[in-house]
Amino acid sequence: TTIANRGQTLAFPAGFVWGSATAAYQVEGAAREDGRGESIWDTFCRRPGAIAGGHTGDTACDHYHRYAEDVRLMKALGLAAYRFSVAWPRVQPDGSGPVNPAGLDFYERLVDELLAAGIAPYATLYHWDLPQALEDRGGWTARDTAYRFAEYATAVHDRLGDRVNTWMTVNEPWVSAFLGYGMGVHAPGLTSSVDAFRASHHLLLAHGLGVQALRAGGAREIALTLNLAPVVTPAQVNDPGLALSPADAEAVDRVDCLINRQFLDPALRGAYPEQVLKIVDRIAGLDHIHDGDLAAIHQPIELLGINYYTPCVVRSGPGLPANPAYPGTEDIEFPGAYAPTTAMGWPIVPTGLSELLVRLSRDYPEVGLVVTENGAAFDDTVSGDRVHDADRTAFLEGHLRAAHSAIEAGADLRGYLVWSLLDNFEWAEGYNKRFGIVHVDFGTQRRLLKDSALWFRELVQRNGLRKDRARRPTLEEVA
Ligand code: GBH
Repeated sequence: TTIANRGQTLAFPAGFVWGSATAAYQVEGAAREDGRGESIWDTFCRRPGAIAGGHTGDTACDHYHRYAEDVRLMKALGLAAYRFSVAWPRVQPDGSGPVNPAGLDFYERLVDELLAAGIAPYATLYHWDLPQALEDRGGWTARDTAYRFAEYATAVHDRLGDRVNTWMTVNEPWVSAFLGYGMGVHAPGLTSSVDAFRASHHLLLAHGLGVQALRAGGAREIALTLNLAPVVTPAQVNDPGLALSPADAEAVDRVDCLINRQFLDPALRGAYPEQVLKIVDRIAGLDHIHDGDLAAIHQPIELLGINYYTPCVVRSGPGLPANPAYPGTEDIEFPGAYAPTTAMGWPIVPTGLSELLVRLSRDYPEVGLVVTENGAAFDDTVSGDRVHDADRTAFLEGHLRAAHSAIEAGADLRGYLVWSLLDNFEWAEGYNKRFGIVHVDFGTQRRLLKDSALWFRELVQRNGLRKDRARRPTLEEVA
């Protein structure tokens, strides 16, 4: 890839795809309409104390009814792609068996609206809203769920495959498995490391079987979307090349295996790292990993979707128990507070994105890269019809500068989708955390372009960053 630095612009490659992303349960609302079944998130939201403020996705951004207005907004911003997710319980209310045509009708309307606006639909098949009926049969701890997923993928592709070119299987299997079944902070709210590792494997199997189902239907561009993060020590945050003690190096490698390579290696190389197998064997046993599973998981895919928010910072911590989100991390410390943070408390480290992209293209050169999520929550204040979110603009600018330098260093990055188009239901945080470049008033459902959206529009128009403003945000700006 060659990119020109034209005049005052740090230019991205021609054809670079700019877009935005959302997920069904976070934006759609209409939880009981047109035959939609219950998902594990409907159930989890009713659990007292599970969600900040007792919020639910019942109404969310009402995108189910306002999708045309939202597509107009995307068109006004000049976006080339919209990554949305399909709600499995709209398509198969019981997670298996007959499809609900009215549920598929919604996605057909949405896709047609996008195509009419010249926006490419990127359809994610699973962004965490498992049909409750399947959870009642074991959810992702049950092997059968992976086979049900492939059936569901076929049903969606049968209806939309003539119009959707880009398909994404499962979003962030690490989060589903380890926050949902291990930590219990996401649906279904279970707290078992054994369940978490089983779920993790079955989500990977679902990905592989899903790719096969989509391919059989003729799908052209298929991706797996992972939450990935460079794993570094606190000292390496500002000095990535720093040499490590053997104990720190072991801590970094172990956590990298658990959060990154547990997913990358099976999907892209057909094998779990030895280190992962040892930990899974010790905690959950290996009986759930059947002969042939790795071959089923290892399907050729065109794209790897990268959701990047913050690095994972660790160091050796002799005697410490495992972090409950990362079973297998005994004797490792997860220090916080090494950089200014967003409203989520996540440290802001734009260089983590360049590091990650360069490493992925080096280690997995066969797959193209797309940033399928990157963005930040900040405490926005509305003044009149403006939202002056300079902190979000600085966040995006810093990360896009990092993405640009990764491309210059050889990363095969093809697109960038901002998380998120709209303020939305931020899972366990409810509506209190706002990630949108478009503000949503959840009382009136009024949409308002934030300053970051106006900045993004200009970026898309010039397909690049302005050099005079392209710089890392200062601590004051992001504090
Ligand atoms: C994404 O998950 C989701 O796909 C999306 O639905 C969601 O709205 C969005 O992020 C924002 O949350 O170790 O404390 O520094 C991102 C999940 C976020 C999981 C960062 C690991 C590390 C936090 N990842 N997190 S910390």
